[in-house]
Amino acid sequence: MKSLSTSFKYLFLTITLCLLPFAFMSSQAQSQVNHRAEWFIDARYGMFIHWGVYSGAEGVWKGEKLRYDNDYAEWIYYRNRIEKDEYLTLLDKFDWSTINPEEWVILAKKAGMKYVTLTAKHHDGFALWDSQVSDYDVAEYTHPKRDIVRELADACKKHGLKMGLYYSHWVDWEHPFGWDHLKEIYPIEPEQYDQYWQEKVIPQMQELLTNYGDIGMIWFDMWIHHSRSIVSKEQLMQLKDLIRELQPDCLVNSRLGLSVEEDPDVDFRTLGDNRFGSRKLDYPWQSPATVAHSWGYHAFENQWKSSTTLLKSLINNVSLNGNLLLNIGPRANGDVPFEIEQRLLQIGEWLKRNGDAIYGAGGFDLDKNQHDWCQITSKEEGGVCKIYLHVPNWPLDHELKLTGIQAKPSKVWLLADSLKSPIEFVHQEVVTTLNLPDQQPDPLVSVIVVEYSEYPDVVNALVAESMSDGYSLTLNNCTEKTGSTDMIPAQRFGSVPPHISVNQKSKYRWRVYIEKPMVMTMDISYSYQGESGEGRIKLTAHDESFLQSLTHTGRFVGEPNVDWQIESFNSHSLGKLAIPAAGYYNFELEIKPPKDQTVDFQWVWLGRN
Ligand code: FHN
Repeated sequence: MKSLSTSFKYLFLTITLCLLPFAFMSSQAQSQVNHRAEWFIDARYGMFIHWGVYSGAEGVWKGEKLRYDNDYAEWIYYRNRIEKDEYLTLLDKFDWSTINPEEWVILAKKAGMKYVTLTAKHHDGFALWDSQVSDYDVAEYTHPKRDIVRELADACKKHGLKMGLYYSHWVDWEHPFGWDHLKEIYPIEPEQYDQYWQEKVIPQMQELLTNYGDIGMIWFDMWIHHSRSIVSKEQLMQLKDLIRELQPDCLVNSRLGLSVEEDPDVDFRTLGDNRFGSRKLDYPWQSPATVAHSWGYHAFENQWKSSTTLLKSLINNVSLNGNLLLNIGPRANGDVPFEIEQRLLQIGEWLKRNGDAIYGAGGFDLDKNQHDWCQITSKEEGGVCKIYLHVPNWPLDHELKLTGIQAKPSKVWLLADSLKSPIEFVHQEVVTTLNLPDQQPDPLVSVIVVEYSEYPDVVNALVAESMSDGYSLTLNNCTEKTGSTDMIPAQRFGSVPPHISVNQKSKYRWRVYIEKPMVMTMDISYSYQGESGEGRIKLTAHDESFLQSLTHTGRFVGEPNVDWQIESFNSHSLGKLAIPAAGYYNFELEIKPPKDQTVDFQWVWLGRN
């Protein structure tokens, strides 16, 4: 150990969380943002960098590929049971003459990212800065000495990006009393763990927080709650208080080991690895994600996601008030793998054309799954509200229907069109029909701006028209339900679709706005294994009822020869309904299964004729 400063005096600051409404360029939905995190929700998109000693192994040790199928290459030390001294021989592979963190920052900038977060110390315990606390650092093994954190900090400052630092506080495979999972078999005492904490974690954090200028965030990585770990809440509070004392503006993520709900002073929630948002949250949150699978460089990586897939993840998160932290795993010579660089640059070009729909934007008040053809982001500027329709799949008939907004847009245009040539539209009650240009303007995702003179009221709980020319009435978009109401998620790799098991008389109700007179076909999808002719289904709409008894749907083979037999969901025609005039229509479905029998109900489909 180098000189250890043990006499830190911690000021315990009580930080009162300012639940300031984010007053400018904000989405209406995101209200619980503290003042520290304002830049963060504005930025929306950042770069994660996993780079360290493990990058020299590239997922292979002594000819053997990383053990364990989760294939996180940065875990090779632990997974392949490498000796501590031998592990550092990987540093022989590093070409220090070509390693230049500024290039990563330049890439982040070109990619349209607004912040970078580097693994200053990952689980292997090796510090990427010149640490006075431990010899287990990059300065000790480079001649002349390198300090990657300093080089990155300088580059971030030069190029105007915020710098975040990942610090593995819970797990540390280097310190004899740091946590590794082996200690579940060979336990240590809490006092020993505290020794690691006080002599490595706290002083190293103090170094990072005092020697490198402004730190945008410290990204901790305890992916379980502290109550299930050796780390005590007091230790976590000590760490957080140190951050608040030394860098009051620095953000702290929930993988500190404390949830945002438990401690609102935690600035943002971190979702699981490669987990993207599924619902809107009022406080800041972020998905950490990879371009393929591993975080550290892995020579056998083969799960590359396309640029469009990655971009859709970013859009999805922003539409739910979240951020995306997308990872690069550079090689031991500093190079960023081609597949990563190419995708990042492609998304960066898209952001040059469409960044308005991401930066400073957030979700909109319509339900996430209201439309099956787009995700929606929004922002308010100077009283004007813009909603951005992100359309990956250009409609062949060049027509889009936006459902649920009563106000008439003041203007509609393509975001990528610098001339803002107006797109024609017709607005009727709660449906705006856009007449789009023939050609899809963007090969990845095209963005249409719909502008309103003020924030428009929305009518939720209306079924919007689907891409397949009709209305899909499901448990997700019904306005009322009684009886059996629990949704059963998809099973057997989706071959059993999401449904509701109806075992009592149940009713479901939907509301649809139909724009003109027409004759609609009505179908219902269900699985029923009882006798045909028993039980009853009744769909009532516009004072007409369509009644039929249940039909046995039989079984179905998912894949041959693997005993994959499931109950079949079949579509049954319920008849045709004449819609006499434009207006709101209620559809009410009543299902009455025979005694002691179940009907698995999936959807009702209203087809436009
Ligand atoms: O174990 C780490 C892993 O190596 C990687 O750093 C990710 C990034 O989110 N975090 C942990 C697992 O969740």
